[in-house]
Amino acid sequence: MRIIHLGDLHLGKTLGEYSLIRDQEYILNQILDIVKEKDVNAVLIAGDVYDRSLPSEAAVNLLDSFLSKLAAMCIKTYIISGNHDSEDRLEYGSRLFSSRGIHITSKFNGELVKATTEDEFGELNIYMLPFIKASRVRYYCNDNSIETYEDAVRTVIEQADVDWSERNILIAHQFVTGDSSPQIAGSEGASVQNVGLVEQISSEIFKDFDYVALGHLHSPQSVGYDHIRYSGSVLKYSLNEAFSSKSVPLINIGEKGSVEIELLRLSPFRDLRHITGKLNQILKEENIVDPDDYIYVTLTDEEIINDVMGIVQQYYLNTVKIDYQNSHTKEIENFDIGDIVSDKSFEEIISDFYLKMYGVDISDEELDVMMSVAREAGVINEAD
Ligand SMILES: [Mn+2]
Repeated sequence: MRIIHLGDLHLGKTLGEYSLIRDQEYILNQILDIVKEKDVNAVLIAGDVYDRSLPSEAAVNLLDSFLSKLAAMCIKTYIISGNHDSEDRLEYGSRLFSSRGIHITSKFNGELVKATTEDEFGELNIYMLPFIKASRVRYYCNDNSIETYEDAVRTVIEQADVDWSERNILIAHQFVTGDSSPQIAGSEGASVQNVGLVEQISSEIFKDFDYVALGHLHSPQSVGYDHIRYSGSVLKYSLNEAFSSKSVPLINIGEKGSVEIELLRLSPFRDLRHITGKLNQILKEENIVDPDDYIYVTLTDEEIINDVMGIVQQYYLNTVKIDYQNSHTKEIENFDIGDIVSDKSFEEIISDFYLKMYGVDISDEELDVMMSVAREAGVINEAD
């Protein structure tokens, strides 16, 4: 059986002021071409189908069209919700759609949903775990010992009573780590940028599945094991990804124990690029390439240029952002905040800050509160 793994479509996402809907339509069409050319039997979508819990009309239309085309080609499709999706809205119509091979599991109701499909080697189980938090599982499983996300997911898997002699795939949308920290693309959102230890799940707990299709992190990567993998988002969604590329894992599952993974490169309609240099260099005719791309510009000019966005946009229509890197910005970067506070007591720093923010002196009562909090947090010693 041949399966492709997608995740983090973020349909409806914008880049600066630009809607990416045409780019997303283009990339989904490219994926449909892959499905045809590679004779794919099933598609997995590992959450963050939409960018927002209330998706735009264009985003809903695009998903509708994509799923209709997959159904018309008789491709079995398995979708879970991510943290960006509304579980209720994504769940809409799912019982009807399943009769056409589109399986959506958007709400976690206490157990791991299992869908079963078949090929010449027998049955293949596809377990679908929408994005969950520990509190949800604690509630449903009535188990107060569940504290971390790892406890939660392990409990859900244990209770599913998986037959490990069969072929099993898991689709999940969580922060999973291998031996080292996973690569973060920068467009995942605050919940990933500031992920705490409680939310991190070791890939060890997934290793007995034949393949684990993960969503949540936007950089394509495996975690801990080759068969536990983030597909990555289908497009570059942040400046940090300017020098990376996107791909789709094609998984060829044979008899139990036989899994081959091939990464198929995706090429976007418009790329996202980062250009650095002096304005007159960047805009020289021979240096202008692919003027429709999404462009981030870092100017090294020493002087601030008036209406620079207007100027650059005459050449690069889809310029997202322009910033500077020159001797002034370096001075600011090298500026050590320690220099201001080095000879001041905590009390003085807080009082100065308060005055700056509110324009009046901090009261004795407020200062007492701050001092006791600082003592409790270990910022200052009892003696201070
Ligand atoms: Mn995402």
